[in-house]
Amino acid sequence: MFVALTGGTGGAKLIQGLSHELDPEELTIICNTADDFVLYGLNISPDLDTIMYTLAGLGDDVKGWGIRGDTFTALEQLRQYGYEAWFKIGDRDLATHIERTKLMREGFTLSQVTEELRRALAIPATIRPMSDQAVETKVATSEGEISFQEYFVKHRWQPEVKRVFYARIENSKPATGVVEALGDAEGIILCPSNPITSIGPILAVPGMRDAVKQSPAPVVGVSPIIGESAISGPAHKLMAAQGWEVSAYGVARGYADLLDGFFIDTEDEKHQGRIEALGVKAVTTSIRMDSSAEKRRLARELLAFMRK
Ligand code: FO1
Repeated sequence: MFVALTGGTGGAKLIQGLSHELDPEELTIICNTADDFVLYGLNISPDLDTIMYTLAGLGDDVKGWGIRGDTFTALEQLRQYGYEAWFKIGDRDLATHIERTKLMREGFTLSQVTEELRRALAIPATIRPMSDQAVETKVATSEGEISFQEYFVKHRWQPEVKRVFYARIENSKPATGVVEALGDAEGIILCPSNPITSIGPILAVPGMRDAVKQSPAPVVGVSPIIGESAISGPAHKLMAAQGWEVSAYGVARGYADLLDGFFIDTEDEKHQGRIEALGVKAVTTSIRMDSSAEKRRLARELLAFMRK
């Protein structure tokens, strides 16, 4: 069994490739939930949903989130009632949030709810939230502290970031089955997701980083950075705010205690020696995943590395 740690959009591309190159029953996904938030009284888990829709074949590959072909009639109605409507919840997507919220109010854990949704969508892979306790990524900006979704979607990652932190992380623990999956894995993949706001919170759940470190499985990562910017999203801005070098090397250094191998783009060949000096094998290849063929090819290369 292979275990992938991921956020939403960037990681979902690789997850799609892996799900085609593996028997999906052999794939366990541990997903960031520190982007989760409550809107209109509904529990929203953007990264879990992106991964779920991707694996169910429902995902919108162009936007990188939501359901392909969804409509926004309910949101327009909410706008008419005077609500803010900066977070674009589609009509079909809304049903997921209603179901999740109902089950959580009945006392089910996020793991149990995710399992229910997975089953209803007939997804053969295992999807687990990083934790069943609520953790919230906060972005401290020059205008005060805001949630990650406010920073990312409402303010389109424009405010100047002073620092990022994960509220209530100390009260969280890995969700059911997560530590066991890491211990039993044949290989562990750190997807090309934002290292500060996607992979960062997963590894910061108490006990998680040690579970990855102690697993006998090879651990391989893929850079979300090419040159000095993220393939998508604000990873470069958040890395700089946290004092990380903004480069593929900077990401490798952040994970160096865990990694056996790190995949970087051929454009970043100059970092290969520096990464290898960290004790991590650096593999240069094309890491852009703009087509289904590219997602599958990168997934194949990662699997071959881990099976060596
Ligand atoms: N991302 C956006 O940039 N704009 C949106 O309006 C938006 C809506 C949205 C609705 C449901 C959902 O599951 C995700 C959504 N996302 C949206 C994506 C998401 O918030 C981010 O990509 C992740 O949180 C970053 O990993």
